[in-house]
Amino acid sequence: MDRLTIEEVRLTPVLVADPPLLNTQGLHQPYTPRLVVEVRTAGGHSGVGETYGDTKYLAPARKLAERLPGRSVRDVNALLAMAGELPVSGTGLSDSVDVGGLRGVQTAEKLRLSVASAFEVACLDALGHALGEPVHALLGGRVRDTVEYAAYLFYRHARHPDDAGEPDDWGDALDAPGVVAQARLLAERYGFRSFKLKGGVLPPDEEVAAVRALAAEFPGSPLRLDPNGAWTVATSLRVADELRDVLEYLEDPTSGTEAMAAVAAETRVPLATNMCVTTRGEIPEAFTRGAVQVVLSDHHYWGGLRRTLELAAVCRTFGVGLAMHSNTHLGISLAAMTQVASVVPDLHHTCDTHYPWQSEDVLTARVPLASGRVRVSDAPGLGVALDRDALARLHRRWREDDGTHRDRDDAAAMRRLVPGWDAPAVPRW
Ligand code: GKR
Ligand code: MG
Repeated sequence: MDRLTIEEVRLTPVLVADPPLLNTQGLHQPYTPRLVVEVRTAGGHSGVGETYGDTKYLAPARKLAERLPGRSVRDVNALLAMAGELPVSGTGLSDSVDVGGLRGVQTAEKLRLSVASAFEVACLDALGHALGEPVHALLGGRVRDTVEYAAYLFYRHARHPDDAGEPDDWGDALDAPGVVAQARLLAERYGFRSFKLKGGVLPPDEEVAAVRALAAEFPGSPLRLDPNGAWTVATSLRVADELRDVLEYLEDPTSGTEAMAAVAAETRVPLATNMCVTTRGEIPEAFTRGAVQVVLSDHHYWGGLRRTLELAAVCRTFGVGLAMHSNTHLGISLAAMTQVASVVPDLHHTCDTHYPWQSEDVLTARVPLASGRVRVSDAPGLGVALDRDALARLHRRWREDDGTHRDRDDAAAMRRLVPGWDAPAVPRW
């Protein structure tokens, strides 16, 4: 048996502490699900990957895990082909398109790709360990030695309702001064130099005031506002006009390619998206109509690191910019994001990351973020090591959970604050 042959695949669903961050749908729950994937080869080389951990990802992940032993970690093309056949019955998804959420369409294909991405990253990590090469070398070699990230600002409460979850020391941020204080703290602790505010929470004028306050506090810093599609075309245009001198881009101001195209036609502020272009099928219409100027890629739902490079090539062809979307994630994904970002020649903007909001990790050392940057590791694989005790602890939390946190549900968390809350229909304003 070849030393690169996969002998064992381990799946560990975990629940990770998450602060009470607000978005247009509601509030983050005290814990969020992630799935950690490990592969081990006959030669004793291990690799790790991470993806969404909600229930619907687990059954297809188990199926894929069953099929991998006996195959080589170098066979990532075959892995993606296998993933394409994964059954997703019981997930409520068919092969048709269902719109909604904070991350665009939910399709069976996107779910399969999100599952496959963690296995792809784990295989590349293991291959890197076997060859003594960093993942970026397997992707063609890095073109930068650090990757810059943006501070991800959220309106938030100081504590979860009923003091649930793990406390932190960030305090609340429920108005413009609160947002500025949070930005100062993030800049102090991590050295961020660009800022993204998660919007769609307060009426647009209040969010405009918060961005203005950020511009006054950090003159010349790149600023972004992302209401996750909560606004009408008219509101999007008004906000774009009011903030045109300070915005680097406006992210998903409105929902759907049609509405984004209508906004893009009337403003010079670039529009970015992680909602209307999240699958290949959405690219032709969005690009040819000029609906988006920046795609925020996400290696999880685009199907891994190599598929992210394919996306980068398509964006380059159409003159569309590329940066990176984030969702609550651990250090494994931050390391993977950094490796892939390091090889994209034309990465146009700083990348998003939720990492500062995660006080817990499953690594022996947190991925260092300083001067707003993560140094690209040249160590074999992703350059990270699992802390087995931490992984076991977060898995135990998942096992002992009564089901409340196994599926992310921001509206359910919000109902604890606002009885009867339902994720508002878009456009909301
Ligand atoms: O963490 O609340 C959140 C974000 O709203 C996240 O779910 C989005 O997917 O960060 C994302 C975005 O840029 O839209
Ligand atoms: Mg977004």
